[in-house]
Amino acid sequence: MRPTLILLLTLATVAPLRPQVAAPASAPSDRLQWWTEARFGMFIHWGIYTVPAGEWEGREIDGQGEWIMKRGKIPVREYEELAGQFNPVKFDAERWVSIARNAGMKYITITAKHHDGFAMYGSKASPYNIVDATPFHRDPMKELAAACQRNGLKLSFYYSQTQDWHEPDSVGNDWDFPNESAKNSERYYDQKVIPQVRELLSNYGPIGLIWFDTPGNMTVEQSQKLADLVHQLQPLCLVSGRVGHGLGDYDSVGDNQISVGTAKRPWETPVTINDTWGFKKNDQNWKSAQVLIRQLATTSSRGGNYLLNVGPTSEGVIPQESVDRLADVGKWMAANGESIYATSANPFPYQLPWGVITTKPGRLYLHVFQWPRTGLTIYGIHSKVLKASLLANHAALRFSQRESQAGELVSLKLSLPAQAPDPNDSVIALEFAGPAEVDSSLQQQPDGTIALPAYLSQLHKSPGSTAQLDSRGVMERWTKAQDWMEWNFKVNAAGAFDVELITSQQKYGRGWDGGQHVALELGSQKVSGVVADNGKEDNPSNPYWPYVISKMGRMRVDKVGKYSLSLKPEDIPAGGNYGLTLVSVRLAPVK
Ligand code: JFZ
Repeated sequence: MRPTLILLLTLATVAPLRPQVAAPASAPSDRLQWWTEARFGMFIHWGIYTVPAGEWEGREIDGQGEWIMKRGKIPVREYEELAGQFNPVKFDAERWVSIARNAGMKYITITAKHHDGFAMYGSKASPYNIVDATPFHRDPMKELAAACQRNGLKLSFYYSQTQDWHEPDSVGNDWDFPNESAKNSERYYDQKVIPQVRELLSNYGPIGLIWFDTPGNMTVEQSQKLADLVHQLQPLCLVSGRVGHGLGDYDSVGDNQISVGTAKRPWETPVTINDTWGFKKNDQNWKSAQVLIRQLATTSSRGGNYLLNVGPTSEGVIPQESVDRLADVGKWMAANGESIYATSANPFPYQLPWGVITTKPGRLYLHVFQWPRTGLTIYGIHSKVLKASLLANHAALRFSQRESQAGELVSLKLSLPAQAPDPNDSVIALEFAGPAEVDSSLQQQPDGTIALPAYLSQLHKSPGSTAQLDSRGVMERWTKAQDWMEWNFKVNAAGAFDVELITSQQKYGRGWDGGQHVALELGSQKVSGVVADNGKEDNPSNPYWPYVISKMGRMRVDKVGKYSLSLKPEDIPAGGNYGLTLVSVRLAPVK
């Protein structure tokens, strides 16, 4: 038996015996341990909005399924009637939990109450709940809590604390309750939010986390009170970043985004398999299992958690398209889970051209998305490799390491089979005697490309600058021509390079500003040009944000060594909506 397997079995037998100590104070690191080791969870959006499933009065309503009440401005009295039609007789908690477990997921976060205000559990604090207001009369959260216990998964609750379109004192419903000045948010918090959060943390056993959302206009005091309440009732329960005012235990990045660069805090990205969270019968835009597997690996390689959503129907069935994809992810996880669970981020500050890296003490896991036909060379690993193998079948791989003139290991070459063993993500495990030491400076890659990402630049901001990195690592709101960027990097092979600027469109390609004049300088060489659409490129791990390539000209580097390159706008036209949305500068070797 492999040592990791023995360790897992030991943990599995020991964990339930450990008493649940209700120590009054618990450090955030105690709460975070299971969660950062888990890396992969299931999000479930389920509510009475699955009855209309995206259509109201014969019309398709734009946007996400769970937003139909707001998008359709459906009056509370009409929307309430959906409860009487909600009867998910096919709901089977054990089946849902086994779908998650077989996918390799370690926790489930389910909507206990979404923005529509309907409680999906038996609530004494409001009769507007699944037990009292639907013909179903069962409490699915009780059944899920039991099934999670049986299967060793943590149960967590999503709770919409700010928006509640059912309540006159909450925010968001401006069609039934347009009089903002008549709203008393404290009354809503005291009469609904606090009692319901109390119920969720008192009646369902140990809860992994509460996923608060869209903090909106909450005051610091309101956010603090909620976070404190959770920790007081269950000291080991995490509070999501969307409780507001930075008071959560971790950060949730924007939906369907995958952070890059160094995250300051543990983080999670919520992701949809199609385009909606709550079930919509006409949404058939399913991501492939390959995209999901690569997103999971990429999120892990950046030290984050991947929370993948399913939207069960009003009958209580997880769509077959989701089940099929999760089964494929599960097959990959069964063979490669060691490279995901309890791993840490890529030790290199940049992503490699062929894929991503995760790590554990004494191990590097190379997730190869683009399988090279002639072996794989990696620069910058300074530690001696003891063994290299394919993680899925333990087949050993031949390798050699090259030293610099100064006697430092600088390059690793792996011999690989001609065919990718796994078309989605073939994982190569490298073993070391201790932590793997790597060169953290930017350098030209073995394929000759020099990639200079925005998140590794020094940004020189001018007074009043609004430029900042978003959670994808893209520079956004760069609207001042006085801001400029600079990179230091190492060139390993001299030659001529095509200089390209990679900028990002907004989600689904909606919105992008070109027309900026920019200059790039490298020593005495300068190229300049206009940001224009010379072609698109897909980011395979983030298919919603297409990249736009601008060709800027050519540069030569005659000697290997250290260089610095600057990017200075000469003009950014006024009136743009997005500014210069820089992803990276790429120097591509001229063939
Ligand atoms: C919120 C909800 O409104 C939505 O219905 C769903 O539950 C989702 C998981 O969370 O939507 C958001 C919240 C935050 C961002 C985007 C969508 N964000 O920060 O980019």
